[in-house]
Parts: sequence; C-alpha cells; structure tokens
Amino acid sequence: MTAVSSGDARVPRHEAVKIHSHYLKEPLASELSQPTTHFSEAAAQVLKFHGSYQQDDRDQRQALRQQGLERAFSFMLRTRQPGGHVPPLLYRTLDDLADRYGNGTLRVTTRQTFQLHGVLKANLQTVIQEIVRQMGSTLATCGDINRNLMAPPAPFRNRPSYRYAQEYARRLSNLLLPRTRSYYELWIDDEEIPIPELPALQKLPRIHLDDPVEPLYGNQYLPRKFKCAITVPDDNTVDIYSQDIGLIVITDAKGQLRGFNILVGGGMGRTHNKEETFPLLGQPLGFAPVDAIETVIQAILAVQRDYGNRHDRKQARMKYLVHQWGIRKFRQVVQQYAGMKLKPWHPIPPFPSGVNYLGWQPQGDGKLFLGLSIPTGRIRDTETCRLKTALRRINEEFALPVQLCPTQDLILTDIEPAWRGRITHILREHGVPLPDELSPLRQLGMACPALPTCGLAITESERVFPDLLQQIETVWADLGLGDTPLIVRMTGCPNGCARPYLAEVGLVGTSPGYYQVWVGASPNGDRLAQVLWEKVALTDLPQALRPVFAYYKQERYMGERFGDFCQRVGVTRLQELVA
Ligand code: SRM
Ligand code: SF4
Repeated sequence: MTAVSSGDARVPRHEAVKIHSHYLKEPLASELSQPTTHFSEAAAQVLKFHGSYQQDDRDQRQALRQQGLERAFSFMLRTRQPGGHVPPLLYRTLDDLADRYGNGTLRVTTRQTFQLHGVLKANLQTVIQEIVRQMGSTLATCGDINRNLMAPPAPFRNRPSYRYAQEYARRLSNLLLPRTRSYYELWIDDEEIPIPELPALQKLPRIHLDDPVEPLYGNQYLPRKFKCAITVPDDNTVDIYSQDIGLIVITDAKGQLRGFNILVGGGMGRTHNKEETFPLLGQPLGFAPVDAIETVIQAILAVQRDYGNRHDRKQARMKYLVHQWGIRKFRQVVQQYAGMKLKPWHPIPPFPSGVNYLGWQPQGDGKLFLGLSIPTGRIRDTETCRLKTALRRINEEFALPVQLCPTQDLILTDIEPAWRGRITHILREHGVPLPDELSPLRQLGMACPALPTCGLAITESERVFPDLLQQIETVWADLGLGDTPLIVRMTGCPNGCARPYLAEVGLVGTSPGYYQVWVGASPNGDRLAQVLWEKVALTDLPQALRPVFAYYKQERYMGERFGDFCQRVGVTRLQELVA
C-alpha cells in the first residue's frame, strides 16, 4: 500500500487521510462547496464515514471515455436503521427523496438499511439534511467504523427476547457512533433541525484513548469496516456468524434478560486468487452479563483498533486478527482491556432453519404484521408491479412503521386486523404479489446491486438475478422440488455483500458473464459453503445445476435440505456427477 507522510511517521495513505481529516471533516468540507461533480479520492474516503459512496454509471463509462468526457458521477447514500426500524415519516421522506434527487428507487440492503442511488453532488446536502430533519441519519453507515447494527426485525411484541434484541441494537448503535460533530457541521444549516446529542462516554481506562473528541476510536478510527448484530436463540435471519461481533440474547425462565453470548471474527469478503483472503464464521468468545456488555463490546472494538492490520487493507478485518491469534489469545486480550473475565458461553441449541417473516402474522399484541418479499431489495415501479406506489399509498393511509429485513425484505407493522382487507386490496391493485404466491426460491433469494452502480463489480448480479432465478426455479420444479426451500444468493464479485458463502447455492462473479458456484452452506447459517465449480457462464448455470439437483432429489434423506445434502455427499462427488 502507498505510504504518505503524516507528520513524523510514514503511514499508509488510507490511514493518513483519516488522521488529516480532523475528525472526518477535511478535505470533504472544502470540496463540498466547489462547483464540481465529484470529490478527490481523499474527500471521497472521508465522505464514506458520512454514509455516502462516490459512484459513476458504469454503463456509460466507456462511451464517455471515448468522447473524452468525464464519468457520469453520482452518489449512493445509505441510512442508519438499527434493527431495521423505519418510522413512517422517515419512510415517506426517503420515498420522496428517491424521486426528487435519486434514481426513483429505494433499496433495502442486506444489513437492514435503505440505499438511495443516483444523487448528484450538488444535492447531497439537501438530501442528508432532509433525512436528519425526520430523525434519520446516514452517519457511519460506511467507512472504517461500526456500521448499522442488525437485529431480527420481527415485531413479536409478546416475545421479550425479540424486544431486547431491538432495544440493544439501538443502545449499542448509539454507543459505537463517532463523537465528532463534523457530520452535523457539514450537512445541517437549518437551525430548526434538532441535532441529536450522544451521552459522553464514561471513561474506561484500558479501553478509551486520551483523545479529546473520539475516546473510543481516536483520530484514526478503525483499520477497516466493523459490523455487529444481535439475535435471539431461535432466529438467525441476521446471519450472526458473518459479523465481526455477534450477540445472542440469553434470558432466564421468566423472560428476564441475563446477558449475551458473544461471537467474534466472522466475515465474508475475499478476493479471487488471493488464498490469504477467505470468509470466516464467528467463534464463541464467551458470555457477558447485561451490566458488562457495553464494556465488553468496546473492549473488542478497541482490540481491533489497536491490533488490527493498518498496513494491508485486505488483511485488516477483525476476522484475520482472531484467525491469526486464535480465539484463546483474542479472549485473553479482550479480558485485559475490559478488566474482567468473561463467563463461559451459555449452551444453546443450533439455530433453526427456515425462519421467515413473509405474509400475514400475528404480532402478539392483537395486531398483525405483513412481511413483503422485495425482489433484490429494490423498491420501484415497473409496468406490471407498482410496488413503490403501493407502499407509498399504504404509508399515506395507515402511517405504518416499517421493519427492514436482513434478507432484503420489508415488514409493515402494527396493523389493526380490520385494515387487512384494504391493505391487501392496495397491493393487488398495484400488481404486488403476496408472499404465498411466490415460490420458496423467490422468497429466499438475494442479489447484490453490482452493475451499473457498484465500482467493485466484476459482473452483473441484481439485473440478471430475476431471470436467472426463474430458470433455476424451472429446473427445480421440473424435478418435482417446487415446494422445497432453496436459498440462492448472487454477487457480482467475491466481496460477498449478499452473503453468498452462507447460501445453499452461492453465485459469485469471477469475470464478465461468469460465476463461481458455491454449495453446502447450512440453511440455518452456521456452516460456510464450498466451491463446487470455479467458473460457469451465466447462461449455463441452470442446466449445470440440473444433475446436482436431480441427484439431491434421488438421494436426499427425508426433510434434508439441499445445503446439508451437499455437505453430506461432498463437493467431490458432486463434481464427478457433472464431469
Ligand atoms: Fe458490501 C463494498 C453494497 C453488505 C462486504 N458493498 C460494497 C460497496 C460499497 C462497493 C464499494 O465499496 O464501492 C457496494 C455498493 C454497491 C451499490 O451500488 O450500492 C456494497 N454491501 C452492499 C449492500 C448494499 C448489498 C446489498 O445487496 O444489500 C449491503 C449494504 C449493507 C448496509 O446496509 O450496510 C452490503 N457488504 C455487505 C455484506 C453483508 C453484511 O454486512 O452482512 C458484506 C459481507 C460481510 C462482511 O463485511 O464481511 C459486504 N462490501 C463488502 C466488502 C468486502 C469486505 C471485506 O472484508 O473484504 C466490500 C469491499 C470493501 O470493503 O473493500 C463491500
Ligand atoms: Fe459490489 Fe461486489 Fe458488493 Fe456486489 S458483492 S455490491 S459487486 S462489492
């Protein structure tokens, strides 16, 4: 990595940008007021901490280059929604902003946030200001810092563990936010807008730095992005093993919160042909009682802050630190930082498979919720399905809070039973299919955005996924498997944004039009997939999978899922089938 001078020391460029940013301000602030279409590399890096990525329309790149024109720059904005919770007014604002300043779509992400694409530099301030005005935020949704905190989105009001998961998603999200005021200084120029205050961090001697602004992060922030989720023992929709820190709520027999089982060191990202990069599952660190959890979480983060690799960004995620040290040493150092010993992991059964919140379900308080499948998370209107308008209509008539799901789906909550007929009518009127009209493959499939917005995409994902899924579904149904669930996930590169290494069939872009095929992950998310084939053309994928599916149909045990079957027979046997 290139090093640049930073005072006395020579530090890598990425680190120097953070240090010179004066707590996430410069050179972003100076460049914001300039009449340009885009930012310098350093400003774009700082911008990420404010929740936005500089992108360009990759469909137009070549033509513009040939004409000697600059790229068609625009910005993606990502919101912060701990536990996926979106109040009705914020939903309406985001829907408006997508039309007025974005590309007319809203995208539910795999970490329960919303993304707006296509915002021009000149409009960034207006859009962020409107989001903050409605008590929303984009702060720290990207960059080398803790990202959106996930939790099971189901609004089961009568199940305390779900409530604790949501409550702690909010609390820990606030705890791990940066303390700099740069975000508000840069984007808010309307004094009427209430600026949220965070409580000062209570000084923890071994964990907090002697830094006047950022006691937890310091002026260099983290070596790399950092991701946390909380779940409950009978629900792994958040893919808890893929997180830097995964917490599992543990309650006593009366439903009182006792504390949290803690997993550390999960992550998906890898790079093709770089063997030293790989996906990893989180490992059990131990159990922390309620009154210790905030200290322990900060201690884990501080260990990654101090020992994570700041020289090689491909080795900088905490998963590599845990992997290199081993869980025992990692635990020891966390305990030193926290100044306490962790308790042993509280035994819990394996997570169940097949938890999903689609369709109408009781909330447990007399009200209902409705889980809607959002294909590839993209809320938009097409000729046949006017999903965006339908959701807007429901929002205007009923002002329902929304919960975003880690599966790129969405839940409308707090529905009076008497409203069910009207809501169903609105959805039908706009051509929106109800989940029970969709095949299991459609309900469960996920694809990352890839082209044309993602700067790292090697090939297509979101745009080809619906057709591909339909073809895979046809093969699956031809074999008489139509009612059997199958988790298919696709990404346009190996970074793993749709968590394909935790899918029963994971399709990972390798070169334009070609995909690596991974199989054998556990449907409950506690086992990684393995590579079945290195490179298959998009057009060949459905037929390539046919003999493997046929073998599964013939040889599976009763009730055995495809992912478990592939693991049992092994990829070598499956490869022989098609050889
Ligand atoms: Fe991701 C980078 C989209 C969840 C691993 N991810 C990107 C960027 C920002 C590309 C970039 O850096 O220029 C993508 C923007 C595309 C676009 O046009 O919108 C992008 N990631 C997404 C989203 C929108 C995919 C989706 O289908 O929803 C998800 C937004 C989540 C959010 O709301 O915060 C998203 N990304 C994930 C996940 C899944 C998760 O977090 O549960 C992963 C794998 C888990 C992990 O982090 O290990 C993931 N994204 C990456 C990586 C690889 C990180 C690594 O450790 O190597 C990158 C590239 C990087 O960081 O260098 C990346
Ligand atoms: Fe982009 Fe790759 Fe993430 Fe897809 S997996 S959004 S192509 S970085």
